[in-house]
Amino acid sequence: MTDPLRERCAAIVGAPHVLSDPEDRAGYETDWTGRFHGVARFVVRPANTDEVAATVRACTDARAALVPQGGNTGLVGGSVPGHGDVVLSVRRLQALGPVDTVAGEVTVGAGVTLEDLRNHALAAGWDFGVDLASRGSATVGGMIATNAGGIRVLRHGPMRSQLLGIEAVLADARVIRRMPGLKKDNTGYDIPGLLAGSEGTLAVVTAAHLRLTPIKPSRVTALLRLATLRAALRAVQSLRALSSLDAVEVFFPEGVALVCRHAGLEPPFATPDGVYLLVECAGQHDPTEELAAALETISFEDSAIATERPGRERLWAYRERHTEAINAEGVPHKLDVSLPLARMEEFTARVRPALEDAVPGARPILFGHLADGNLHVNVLGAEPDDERPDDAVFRLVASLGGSISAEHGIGRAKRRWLTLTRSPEDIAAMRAIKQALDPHGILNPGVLFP
Ligand code: 2HG
Ligand code: ZN
Repeated sequence: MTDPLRERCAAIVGAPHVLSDPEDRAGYETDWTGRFHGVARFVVRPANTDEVAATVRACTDARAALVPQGGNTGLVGGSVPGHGDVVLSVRRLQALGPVDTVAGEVTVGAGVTLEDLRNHALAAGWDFGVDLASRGSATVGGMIATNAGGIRVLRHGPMRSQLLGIEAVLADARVIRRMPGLKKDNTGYDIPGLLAGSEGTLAVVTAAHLRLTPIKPSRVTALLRLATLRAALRAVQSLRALSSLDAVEVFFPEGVALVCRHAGLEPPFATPDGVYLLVECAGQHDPTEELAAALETISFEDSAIATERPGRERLWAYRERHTEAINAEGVPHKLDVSLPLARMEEFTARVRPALEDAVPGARPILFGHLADGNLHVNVLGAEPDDERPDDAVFRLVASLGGSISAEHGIGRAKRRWLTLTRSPEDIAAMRAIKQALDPHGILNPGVLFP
């Protein structure tokens, strides 16, 4: 059967870039966790901003729901279609502008992957402040839409902090271009900041003007095993004084066991007990001595230190391979939460019994970005559509003054619980913005709002 909207989109982007066959669509219809699926009406892959705008215009005219998608590495079902939504993939928006080496800035297309952005910056003597494990697939557009965080937030902030300008297509197909390339620009509402974290509900991000950071050529990585989370939190307090501190990640023995089994790695230490902290310092000059001095003030059970890349990568693997090791065991519930550091110990003590009460036999695996108060509570052993583990964890988080999403967004996964940590006034203000910018509710209608 012909679909007039599909025909119109094919006229805009060229027929080969409209995917209708189930096998061509499949990679766009399921999120990385495997927990969220949809069925797209079709997938459209525009090559430039004009084609994005014309595609958005076509969907708005047809009142067809449109789901913007980048690398589809999200973990909350925010980039998969509902039944019959059009998926607009930005992956062909691959432009890499010249690096402004004096200012440390660059403009890139929304479909550029984090890895390609970093390589582009490094080749010009600069680096990018956000880094995360899915760097090979995650795109700039998706990272902006989710305000992605990752492993260097404590030093550089999340994606929103890197944004100096944005280009985006609104629901009525008008193009916003706020690309002033100015570090100081107080002229009203901060549109790039608003679109960061808007999860594709307000506009389709097509390009961004990004702040770069100086390359830090010297790095040292330490993996510590500490007796308790309290000891780990005390360590964070001491480490924060280091000007070269770049990352402080946390994980636990059950995660290490899983990673070792899945990736065929030797355990890092003979005793698999307590809490693991992965600490990285980086700077223009070798930060090893600075880190070593700080470690003398910290009480830990075991340690391993590496300064060369292979050794550092070996230590990082215990942390970064958690996600894939967990997925290899089954479809997890991914509960990315943040807590005041003062409540972190109480949370980790209470979350396991709370989950056991909710779903007997559920297997929690915790890891995350300790200095940011951000834990990834992954739960195995519950059916994908069983919401009891999510409910138990989010209620506990809310009761401790935390947030039900630290860095992954709300997506489809967490809509139901948004009211736990955002007030009715907050949600009404967000709805008013949505209504003003997307009055027909075309853009990613299935996500964010309860
Ligand atoms: C990470 O920190 C990502 O590695 C993914 O945010 C977390 O898999 C997860 O739950
Ligand atoms: Zn994370």
